[in-house]
Amino acid sequence: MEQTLVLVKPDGVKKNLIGEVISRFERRGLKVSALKLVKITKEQAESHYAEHTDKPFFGELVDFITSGPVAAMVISGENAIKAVRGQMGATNPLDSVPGSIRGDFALTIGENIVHGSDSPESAAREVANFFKADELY
Ligand SMILES: Nc1nc2c(ncn2[C@@H]2O[C@H](COP(=O)(O)OP(=O)(O)O)[C@@H](O)[C@H]2O)c(=O)[nH]1
Ligand SMILES: [Mg+2]
Repeated sequence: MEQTLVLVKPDGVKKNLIGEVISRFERRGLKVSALKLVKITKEQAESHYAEHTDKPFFGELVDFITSGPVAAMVISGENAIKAVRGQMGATNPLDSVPGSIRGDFALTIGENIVHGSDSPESAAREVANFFKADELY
């Protein structure tokens, strides 16, 4: 059993894709263990994307993720981290296969609809950045 942090980013919320994204994970057999709509603070965004601090696109990344509400959720299940990453598709939507979320709904790397944790260590850190222990079911 694994838990992973998923965000439907501001572009996904604007495009009314919250339900579509959740539905894909649920149909796969994964569970929603926590869920809320939130506007991320700058501090929370910088902590969420800490591994990208030195990247040239870091400023853009933080500006974008704080530009509107995100749907934050914890998705749980067997191998949930890898399963979710597979369903998300490649980081650059132009490399994402059709049938993946990014391959079906995105065209640019900066606005690629979803975030999903990339390892158990990131998942633990990212879940704690959004949810208290008693908000998880
Ligand atoms: N503008 C811009 N954004 C990028 C670039 N690379 C990554 N990003 C964004 O930064 C997010 C985090 O990057 P990364 O962790 O490598 O990808 P992810 O784990 O697939 O989301 C991605 O989802 C993109 O939205 C880039 O070269 N330019
Ligand atoms: Mg990542």
